[in-house]
Amino acid sequence: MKLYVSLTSPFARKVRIGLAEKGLAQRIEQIVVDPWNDDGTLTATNPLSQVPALQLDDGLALTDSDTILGWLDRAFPQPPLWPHDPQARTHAEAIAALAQTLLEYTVFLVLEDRRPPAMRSAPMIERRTQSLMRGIEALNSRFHASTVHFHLDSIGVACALGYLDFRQPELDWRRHAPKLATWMEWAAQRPSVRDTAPPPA
Ligand SMILES: N[C@@H](CCC(=O)N[C@@H](CS)C(=O)NCC(=O)O)C(=O)O
Repeated sequence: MKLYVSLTSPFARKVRIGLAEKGLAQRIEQIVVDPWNDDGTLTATNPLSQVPALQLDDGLALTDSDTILGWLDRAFPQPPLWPHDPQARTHAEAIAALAQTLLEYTVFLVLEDRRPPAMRSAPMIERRTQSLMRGIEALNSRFHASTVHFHLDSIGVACALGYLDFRQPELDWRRHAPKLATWMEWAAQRPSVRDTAPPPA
């Protein structure tokens, strides 16, 4: 089994945190690749050239963080990545989905930044930035973090906020989300989160 990751990808980080929470970080080989400059290593598993990608021992390739995490939770059920109670699970899924879209919007802003200024779409940058800020405020009020479990809602939120710190610090999300800021101070100390933090630029 081989997991293709990049050390700066927040989507790969979700999977790396999931592995660490299950005590599997050393059991699954992690191969660091650059999806933007691949020599064919990554595309042999993920034709879409995105990380994370998981090559299973039976030859099946899994792409997309949520698909990989779903497989991981079925293959290694303990400790679970979702709450058992259906209502709590629905709530956790709602938070995880919000966090995933925040990640996608932050990546959009990062990619726009890398385009020549004349090719950037100011209206889309504005729209995504406004949505991001509303999303962060929504997480601030809707996310009721467990201090016992670190399920996929917590994993997603930690990755989304960590990626904002890493790539868009000027958005200053803490100003809009004091409750999340306090939670993130706590979450950042957790070994699975601390050990997967993006390397300094
Ligand atoms: N929906 C995917 C998104 C994966 C993704 O966008 N990964 C980025 C790294 S942050 C990537 O590999 N980008 C290269 C590309 O899109 O060509 C997931 O959740 O895993």
